[in-house]
Amino acid sequence: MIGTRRSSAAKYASALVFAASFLFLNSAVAQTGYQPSPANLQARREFQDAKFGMFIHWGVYSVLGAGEWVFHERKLTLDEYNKLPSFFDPEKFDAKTWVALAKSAGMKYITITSRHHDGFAMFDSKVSDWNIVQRTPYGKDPLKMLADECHRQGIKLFFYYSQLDWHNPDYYPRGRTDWNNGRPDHGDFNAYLDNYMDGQLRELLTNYGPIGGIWFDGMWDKPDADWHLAKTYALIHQLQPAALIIPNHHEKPKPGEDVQTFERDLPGQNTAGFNTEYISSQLPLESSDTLNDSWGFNIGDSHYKSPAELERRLVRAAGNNSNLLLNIGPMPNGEIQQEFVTRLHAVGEWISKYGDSIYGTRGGPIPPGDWGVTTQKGNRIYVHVLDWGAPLLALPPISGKVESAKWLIEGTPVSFTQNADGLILKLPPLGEEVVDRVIVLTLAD
Ligand code: FHN
Repeated sequence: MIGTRRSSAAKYASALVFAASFLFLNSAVAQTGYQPSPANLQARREFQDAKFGMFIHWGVYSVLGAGEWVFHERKLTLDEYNKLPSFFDPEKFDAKTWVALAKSAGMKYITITSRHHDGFAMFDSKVSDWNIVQRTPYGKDPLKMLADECHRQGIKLFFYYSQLDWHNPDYYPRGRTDWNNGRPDHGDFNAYLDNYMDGQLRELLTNYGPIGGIWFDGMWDKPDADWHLAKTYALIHQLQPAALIIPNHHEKPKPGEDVQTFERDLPGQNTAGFNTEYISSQLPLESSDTLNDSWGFNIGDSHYKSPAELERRLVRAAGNNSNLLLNIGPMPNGEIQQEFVTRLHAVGEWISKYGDSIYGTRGGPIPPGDWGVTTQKGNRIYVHVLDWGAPLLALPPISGKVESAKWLIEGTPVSFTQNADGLILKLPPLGEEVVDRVIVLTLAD
C-alpha cells in the first residue's frame, strides 16, 4: 500500500477541495475572463432601449394544439412523435405578416424557437435531418425568411435554442424530465454538446446574417452537468461578437452571459418558483411571459390577458429596469390566431401614445411600488401611476430639482411640492379607468 493511511480529516479535506473545484469548474468557469466587445456593449444598450419583444414558440408540436411539452406530457415514444413532422405544412406562414404584427404592437425584436426540447430544428440544418426542410412536406426554412424580413423591417431577430433534447440519443445521461421514449440507455453527451449543439449554433450564427443573439433554455434539466459553456459561449462571441447570450437557466448569471432573463416573473420576484432572486446590476434584464397561459399553440387555452394587463406588465417591467418578451404560439398552418392579433394591435395603439415613457428609458430612480413605477431618460422622470386612487401621491426624495410636472398625454401641469422629505404630486380624482396615468417630471439642468 503506497503512502501512509491518510487520516479521515485529510480525506474529508481533499473531498471538499474536489467538490469545490468541481462546482467552481462547473458553475463559475463558463466563459471566465469574458470581456464583452464594444459591439456587444452597444448591443446591450440597444436591447435595453428596445424594451419590448415578441417571443414565438412554434414547432411540429403545434400540430397537436396542446402546447410545446406534448411529447413529454403524453409520454410519447420516438416512433410516435416522429410522425408529427409529416403533418406540418404551414402554407399560410408569411414572414412579412409576422414581422409587421410585431412592429404594429410596438415590439422592437423577435425571439423565435429555432429548436425546442423535442430537438426538432425549425431551420435548414446539415448537422441532423431532424429538421423542417428534410422531414416536413413544407420543406422550406422559415427562419431564413424571417431573418431576411427582420433585416428588411429593422427588427432584431434572436434564436431560442433548447439545450435540453428529448430526441437525440446522445443527450445522455438524461435529466430530470426523462421518460422512456425508446432511446437507448447509452450516448455521448460530449459529442452532443461539441458536435451537435455547437454545430447547429454555428449554422444559426452563420447562415442568417447578423442576429440579436441566442436565448438558451433547458439547462435546468441537468443542472449539475458540464454543459461546456465556456466553449459554446466563446463560439458565439467569436462568430458574432455583438450577439447577446441570454440564458434561461434560472440561476445567477455566469461569465460570458450578456442578459439576465426571468420567466413569468419580474426581476427578483419568484412567484414562478424557479427563478433566482439574484438581480444582476451589470447585465440588461428581461422578463418573458405568455399572452394566454401557454407558450406553444394550445387550442384549449383561451385564458387571454387583456390589453390593459399587458400594458401594465410592460410598464412594470420597464419600472424594474427590464424588457418584456411577450409570447405568442402560432398555429400549425402558420397563421397567428385573431385573439393574439387583436390584443397586440391594442397594445401597439397604446404604446404609440405612451412610448416616450418606455422606449430608451431605464428603471427608477424611485423603486417600484404597488402604486406604480418610475422610468427615466435624460433629465426626465416618468411617474407611472398604475394603482393609486388617493388625491396625493407622496414619493421619496429624488436627486435633482423638479422644474415642471406635466401629464404625458394631455401635457397639462400637475401641481407638486418637493422638499428634502420627498415629492408630493396632487392627483385629480380618477375619472374613467386609465391603464397608466403618466406624469413627466422635468429636472433642472
Ligand atoms: O420548458 C420551457 C417552456 O417550454 C418554455 O420554452 C419556457 C419559455 O421560457 N421555458 C421553459 C420552462 O422554463
